Amino acid sequence: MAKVMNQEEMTYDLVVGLGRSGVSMARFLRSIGRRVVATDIDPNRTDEAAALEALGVTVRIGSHDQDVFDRAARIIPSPGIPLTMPYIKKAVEKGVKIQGELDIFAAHNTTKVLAITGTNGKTTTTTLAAEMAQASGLSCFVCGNIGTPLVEYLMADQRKDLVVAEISSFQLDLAEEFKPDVGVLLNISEDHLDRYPDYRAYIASKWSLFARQAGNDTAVLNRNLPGTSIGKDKLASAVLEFASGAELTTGAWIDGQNIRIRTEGTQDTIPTAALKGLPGDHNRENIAAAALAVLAAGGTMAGIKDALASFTALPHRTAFVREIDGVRYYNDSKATNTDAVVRALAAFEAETILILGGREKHTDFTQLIDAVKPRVKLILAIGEASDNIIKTFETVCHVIPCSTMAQAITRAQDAGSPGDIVLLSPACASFDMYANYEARGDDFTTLVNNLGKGKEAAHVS
Ligand code: UMA
Repeated sequence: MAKVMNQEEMTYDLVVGLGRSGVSMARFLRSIGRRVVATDIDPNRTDEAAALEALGVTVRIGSHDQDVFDRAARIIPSPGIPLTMPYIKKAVEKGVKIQGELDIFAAHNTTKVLAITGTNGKTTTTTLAAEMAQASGLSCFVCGNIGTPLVEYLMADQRKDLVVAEISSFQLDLAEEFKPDVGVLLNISEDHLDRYPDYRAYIASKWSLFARQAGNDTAVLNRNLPGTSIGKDKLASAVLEFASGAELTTGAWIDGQNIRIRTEGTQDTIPTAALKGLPGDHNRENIAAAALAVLAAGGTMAGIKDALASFTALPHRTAFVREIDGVRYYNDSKATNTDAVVRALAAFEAETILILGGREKHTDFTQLIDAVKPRVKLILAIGEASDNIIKTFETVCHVIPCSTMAQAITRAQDAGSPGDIVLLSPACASFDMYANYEARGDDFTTLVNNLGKGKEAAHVS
């Protein structure tokens, strides 16, 4: 990178982070003729750097330079970069504009948007909504926190009927223009308290999805949201609610194994007892939310039911791995907060051996005690959170610290009796032991699949 920048170079956009989001953003900004500088603290981002340099992006990896931040016309941080990052804070103090992916997308997008946020179930609901819309005859582009950055749509060859986007609070934090035609807020529970000053700030971030909606837009809301009284009455959009345990005059509600839908023009029931891969009331809520959103976006009940009938479970979300000696093993590695663990535990009636732990996000494990008490017979504590887990649960159930996943699985197998389940549902991030939650879930799955091979072989022969 040139040390002295001339006047022209001072007009560049600075993309911070060269993960999935940053690489797509740098490519998009180049595609519309912007001058782009990109920086990543990780010196190993060499492939990304080379690909972007070939497009004319100036790239700096291995360190950040305050001067590069201060001279930018606009900074576009990747969602994982905290806005308290000192380089960004100092540049903003000097008057540099900061903008997020959602607003850059909104400025160039003309397609109808169905956006889904919430603490848990976002990816499942986004996938469900897209499949329901597609089965209703609407072509969809699926993007956002689920993996494909939104700006990829702006570079795609074909326009679609609907953009279906999973949106995180990190993405929402920088939104001042983004407005979904249909927005969904699935649920809110404590998470990411390492990034937000307090829980209220996280709640406010989630509600901001609807801040710019107008009367012809739709907000699909869980009736049991914290902050509902603050949020719901202030919305300009049409509200459709879904709920567990209460019949609603309009919206969708869970009635045992059925989901009842009652909206203007639609009165129908979705039976869920025979559905594969969507266990528990939390998944019935996800289905209800997706169905209401898709109806609001122009989908049909026939399409919604067709999509559900062929839906297969997403990996790492209460995913059945295997049964051995009457014990069923489930991978719920995506459960990175306590609420997700409560939901997973509630989806099963069996005695449970729970693998819990990893890197804490200021996690309050006491929130798990009521769910653990009735059905968890043993907790296997892994990772940095082990000490805290032992302290919290030693008077609740038996707890054993394990230094590796392999050790936890051996202990689980020793303790398991026919009818039990072994559930990896960690309530923590994975980064103390793994690259991400997928790697953690894959490790669990491989280890479980390798269990007891000798016994099975003996049984077969
Ligand atoms: N980096 C720096 N400087 C720093 C810190 C980080 O340069 O000070 C760099 C890292 O070296 C790395 C890059 O920033 O190369 C990572 O950026 P990122 O964390 O934003 O990750 P991306 O790969 O761009 O993925 C992001 C989302 N990540 C986060 O929000 C943390 C992905 O969501 C999303 O799929 C992707 O954009 C595409 O939109 C993941 C996620 O964990 C699944 N989301 C959170 C969640 O679901 O709980 C919100």
